[in-house]
Amino acid sequence: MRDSWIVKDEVRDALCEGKPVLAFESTVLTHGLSYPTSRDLAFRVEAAARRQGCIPATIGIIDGVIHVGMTPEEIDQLAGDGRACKGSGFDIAFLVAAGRSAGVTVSGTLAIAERAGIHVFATGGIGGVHRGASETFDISHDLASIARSQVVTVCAGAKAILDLPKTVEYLETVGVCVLGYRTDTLPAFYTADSGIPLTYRVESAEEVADAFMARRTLGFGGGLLVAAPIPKEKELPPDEINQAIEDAVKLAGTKGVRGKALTPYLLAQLAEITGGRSVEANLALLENNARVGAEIATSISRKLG
Ligand code: PSU
Ligand code: MN
Repeated sequence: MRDSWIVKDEVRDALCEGKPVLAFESTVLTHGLSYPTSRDLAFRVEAAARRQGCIPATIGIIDGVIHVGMTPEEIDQLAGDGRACKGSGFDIAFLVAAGRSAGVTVSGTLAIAERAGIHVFATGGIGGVHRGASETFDISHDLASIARSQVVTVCAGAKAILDLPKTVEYLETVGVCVLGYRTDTLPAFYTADSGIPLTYRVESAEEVADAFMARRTLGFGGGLLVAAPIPKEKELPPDEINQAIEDAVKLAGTKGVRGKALTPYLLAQLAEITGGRSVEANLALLENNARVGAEIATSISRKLG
């Protein structure tokens, strides 16, 4: 069998030397945003990590090879590959064996990052419990993966395309400790405040790193999810975005879109309804999460040092 892993040199060096590394997913590139906006967003998010002294590792699968860290050319290739699959944690072995290319989801990225020895992962919005899940059973594998993983996930909450109260309940069911990053409520991606209270709030990256270290030292399980709100000045007007979400969800129902296709469909609809503004907000919150994630990774690397 051909080599199924490539760890980019600078990522391998950083991991060997105990320097901070921050993982990024790639389904947002292949299925979340359109090309070339997706590629440019990946470059800007990687740059945000570098500005904090952290090595970025965008993770994806190209022709059956798992890439931990990608060159700009590889990011361009994957983001522009209209035939790329959407690879969740449970799909990776098949995608490698079949020689396929895939953007990896939150669950896929966590599975790969953990094996590579990366401690922190930043994304935009996690998957969750879809509206109508009591009928459809559509609950993203992301939630179980976050619960199982030793990697800290940083997100801007989840989009209100999901049932957010049920998502919070389900995070508890599977075993995820959710930390509001300078917030008392779950952020809702485009908006800073969903109104859903969180149990814990932290003010600094160091508090997250302390929780990571305690879990590691004491040998406890349980996922760590950091929820950092979009910067207030970049927030979209709640009424407007919520109406757009209602319309998108209704349309998906009428068209019978389900399964792996549902999240990408809703994201595409939202981009269309809101025009360029949703993409701008997406970029702003991802850069913010990259910054927060890089600070957490830096703090963890110091404590492990
Ligand atoms: N939510 C977003 N943007 C995204 C995704 C979710 O706001 O790009 C992507 C992420 O990669 C996430 C995946 O892991 O969709 C979840 O898909 P599903 O609901 O099919 O598990
Ligand atoms: Mn699903």
